[in-house]
Amino acid sequence: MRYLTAGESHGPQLTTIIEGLPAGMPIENVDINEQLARRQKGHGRGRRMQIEKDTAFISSGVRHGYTLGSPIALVVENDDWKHWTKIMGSEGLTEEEAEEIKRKITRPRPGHADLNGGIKYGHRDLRNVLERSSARETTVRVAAGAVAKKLLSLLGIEVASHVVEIGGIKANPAPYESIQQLQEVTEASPVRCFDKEVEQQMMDAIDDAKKKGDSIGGIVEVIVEGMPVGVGSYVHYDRKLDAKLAAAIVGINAFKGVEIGLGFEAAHRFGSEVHDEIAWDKEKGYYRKTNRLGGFEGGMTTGMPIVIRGVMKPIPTLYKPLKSVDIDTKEVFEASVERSDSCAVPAAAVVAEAVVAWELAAAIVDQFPSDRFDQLAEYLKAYREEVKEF
Ligand code: EPS
Repeated sequence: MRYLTAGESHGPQLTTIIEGLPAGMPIENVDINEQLARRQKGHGRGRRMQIEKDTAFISSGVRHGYTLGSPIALVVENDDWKHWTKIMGSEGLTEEEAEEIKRKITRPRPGHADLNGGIKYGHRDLRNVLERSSARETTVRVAAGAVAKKLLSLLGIEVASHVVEIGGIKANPAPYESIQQLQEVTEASPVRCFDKEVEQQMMDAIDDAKKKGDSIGGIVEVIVEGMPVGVGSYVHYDRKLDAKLAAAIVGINAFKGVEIGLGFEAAHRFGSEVHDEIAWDKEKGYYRKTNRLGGFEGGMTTGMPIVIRGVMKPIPTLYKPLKSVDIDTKEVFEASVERSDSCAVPAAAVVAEAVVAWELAAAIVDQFPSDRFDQLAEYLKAYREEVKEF
């Protein structure tokens, strides 16, 4: 399975094309729109989210509520486009028109793709870079992820996320009773945090950063329950599923690091305090007594919950701009101010769920190949029974 996305932040629309999903899988607009709405929420989001009401139009690959096996194309229109038709239009401009628009950006924002992208592609108007590098693109990654989440959920695999840190305010370990409870509590939280005690402190930290014209980052954790054992492979570096998940997380805009299970904490412990003892019973089959390795051994799933965290740096678009250099005059300037979020960590948790779901769904479709969803479900059921008795 693979997908591509297209679209600029202030262009007419964002598009994704998904290839390789089996035929006969139930999917409807609501499955996608629910996820898009989740991405738009969160304390600290900026004004753009009040302009947009992201909904997906399924323009191909689904008929009467079921996938056809053909490419699925999803389109999300940018409501803001109507204010940008001249600035972002695809038609050529006369010199006077270009002058009139006056939205050329020559002052790269530190921490953003602006300068490197401008140099690489030869764009002297840095808007040509920032329009595509904007996190607006994560809208359609969430749309593709929603399709993947649906596939997983139909196979008994649930994906959830929560925010574990914002601007140095850490949540206490989440003692959730079930993944459903984690989903319910975090859904009702303005910062997607399970820990009610620190929720307000996180919101205060965001408000404080906003007042100062600054931004703050944080850490999100994705949890997946119900993955079968042995998905991924140890035989080659590029078939290790944990490596694919790590790449997917760091591929989210502004993400700088990733941890699986204990993650960096493993460096401080003895081996006996890191590895998980193996047990077996008739009901569950093989399981681990603990889950310190976060659901992976040897690049493959263990069947225990997948626990993966990603760290998001503060968004580099600042109302209190840092110093930069104008690429036309080479003078020192304060970087351009673009509209921004003071904190997008709660929204990024939804994006992290989406990209994790995509990698897992792709790995399952790869390992249990079938053009038909009912056959895929049968294969997986038989495999799950088989591995219990292995
Ligand atoms: C975003 C849309 C963007 C930004 C933000 C996230 O819209 P606009 O640029 O029109 O405000 O709000 O992206 C960034 C700040 C960034 O640096 O990428 C979205 O849809 O999530």
